[in-house]
Amino acid sequence: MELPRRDCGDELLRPGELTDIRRRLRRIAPKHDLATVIACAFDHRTRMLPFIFADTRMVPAGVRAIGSAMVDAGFEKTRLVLQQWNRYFRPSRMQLDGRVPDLFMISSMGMHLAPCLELIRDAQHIELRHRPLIIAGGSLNLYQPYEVFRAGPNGPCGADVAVTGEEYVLLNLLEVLLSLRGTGESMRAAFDRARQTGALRAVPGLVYPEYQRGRPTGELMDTGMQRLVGDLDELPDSVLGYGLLEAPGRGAGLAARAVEAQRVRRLSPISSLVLTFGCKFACPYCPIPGYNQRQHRVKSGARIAEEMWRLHKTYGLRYFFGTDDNFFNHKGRTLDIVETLARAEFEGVPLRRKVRWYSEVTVHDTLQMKEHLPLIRTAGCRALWLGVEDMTATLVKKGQSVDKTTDAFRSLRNVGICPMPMMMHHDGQPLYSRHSSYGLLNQIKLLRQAGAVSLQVLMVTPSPGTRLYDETFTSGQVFDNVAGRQVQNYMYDGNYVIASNHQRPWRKQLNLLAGYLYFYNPLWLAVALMRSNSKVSLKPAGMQIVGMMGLVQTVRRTFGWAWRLRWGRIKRLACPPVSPFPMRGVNGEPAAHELVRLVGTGVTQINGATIPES
Ligand code: B12
Ligand code: SF4
Repeated sequence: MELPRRDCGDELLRPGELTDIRRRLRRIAPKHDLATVIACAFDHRTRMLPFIFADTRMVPAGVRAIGSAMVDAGFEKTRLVLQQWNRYFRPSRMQLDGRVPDLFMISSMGMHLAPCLELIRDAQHIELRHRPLIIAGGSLNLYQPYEVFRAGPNGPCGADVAVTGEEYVLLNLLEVLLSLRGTGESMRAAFDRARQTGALRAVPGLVYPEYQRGRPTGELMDTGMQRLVGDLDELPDSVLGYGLLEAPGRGAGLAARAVEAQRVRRLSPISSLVLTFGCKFACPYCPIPGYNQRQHRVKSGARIAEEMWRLHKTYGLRYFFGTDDNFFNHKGRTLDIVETLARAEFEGVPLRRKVRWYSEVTVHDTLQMKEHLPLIRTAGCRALWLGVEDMTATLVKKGQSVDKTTDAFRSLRNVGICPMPMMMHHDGQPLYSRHSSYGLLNQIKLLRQAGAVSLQVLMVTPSPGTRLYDETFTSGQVFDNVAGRQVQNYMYDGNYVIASNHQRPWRKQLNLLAGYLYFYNPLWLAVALMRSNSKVSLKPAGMQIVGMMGLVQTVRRTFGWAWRLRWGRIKRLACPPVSPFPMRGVNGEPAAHELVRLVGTGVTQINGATIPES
């Protein structure tokens, strides 16, 4: 099931609303002197192709955005800790400004659930009178906020509150809490009072354990879908977030100071940057259009140019990855941005000489933009990731075909933009097919001939918040355990075959490896080196080296799983994971984030636990 949409016309914040709350908080911030630590959860078992290096060498935009929002709102005592760099960090040992912070926040993706829960558990060891308010956020919580709560003696415990939205929701929550907070009172005490008085119910985008007359009801309260910021120029300045990073280290606590500006570029040479949000397509396996409530949100070209320039000036950053869902989604808006970037000049220096940027697009929209590709390159674009999925459009149709994909790839390559295909392997696709383009290797060959520089092949995997999610489970495709090994969250990354009706799922696992090996190997490295005088110069050769190194890691991590699939017994799930606690919305409405409801399915057992049919 997709996330529900707010009423038509009520999806977005009023223009200026985010700017206003930032201003209001800045006024009251000095009175409160909050210290905040924001940790980014990261499961190191997810380190393999196709994301190896990008996962640790690009500080995630989410945690930076929240850090920037805190500093912008006047809470300068804020530190960002990445488990990517500080895997031994323990919240129970953290001190900032000589004290236990008032707020401990965690940003997590779904597959990093295990370390996220571990961080929460550890934070709960802090002595009660000093314990910070624990706030969970990030894409895990956008879709499955109930995951950060676990059963305790008095009902749900774990995080104090999950934020199911973006910066505005957090600032809105803080404003409510600070308006109730007494002098010297802890943020947890203010939170408890806000919960008791019902003040939190007026903040859309929260999930928290509900209390009545001071006692837990055992339920989770869901205050509904957030309102989204429509004009991304209202977002706080992304330059602020980089100034808050904890330097990499092996310690459990925090350093006295954040990392120096001149080290940022070496630690995180690629900078992810929000340019746009949303996509007009509606692929049934993708949660993005639902999350964005079918809205397309953009930053202006002028703001993007200025941010890139200042990130370059302040930290020496040169390479930017747009966190777009589909950068070419709207031709007019895209052209506005690239025309501005192509023209932008700062201190007499054209921006395009200083920065390079990359993004994600679709084949269909690339062809619509064909005549503008030279301009897009002039604006600084050097690589685009394209969701090709299956070139024959058998798995999903979004305007692609063998000819169109080839055309799009050649057009990009001709102007000097590296086309980077993202493919999806599925049960119906053989490794190789005779006299057709259906096989995985056949398609990889076509893509390489058309100019592909890197490769991403993932197995179709259920993703929460999508239309296909429930059905993939209820049709018995999803594995619970294989040869006794439990499928865990970190394996929901598309690199493990964990959902399949194929008679020999181990073959699917080996197909993924074969696909990578066919693309990344010494032979193609030699060819890439020989052809390195083309417009995209040494990039294909560089990608071959990165790909081969990543492949070693992928084989090491997934070969054992293929072995289990070959010889072990596969136990399947009957239905998707659900909230372990009843959830309810404000004013008796259904909870917006209880995406899976078992009403009428006749299913009463999940993973061995009895689920009441309500
Ligand atoms: C860039 C990106 C990547 C990069 C990440 C690099 C990096 N280190 O940053 C790369 C290419 C490596 C990557 C890899 C993967 N990704 Co990815 N990726 C994205 C993408 C396109 C943008 C992420 C981003 O920076 N967004 C911009 C920031 C500002 O948004 P945000 O992170 O959501 O943060 C906001 C809110 O969530 C919230 N928030 C965040 N943290 C916190 C914390 C607190 C306390 C609070 C209050 C709020 C809060 O506020 C933020 C500001 O608005 C998103 C899709 C999207 N449009 O978001 C997918 C996405 C995050 N990826 C996803 C997935 C599944 C993956 C992969 C597993 C591959 C795959 N199968 O698709 C791998 C995992 C790799 C790994 N080891 O972690 C999913 C996650 C789904 C989920 N339930 O968690 C997403 C959402 C795409 C999707 N399918 O829907 N990815
Ligand atoms: S084109 Fe990409 S972003 Fe858009 S709905 Fe499909 S998978 Fe999601």
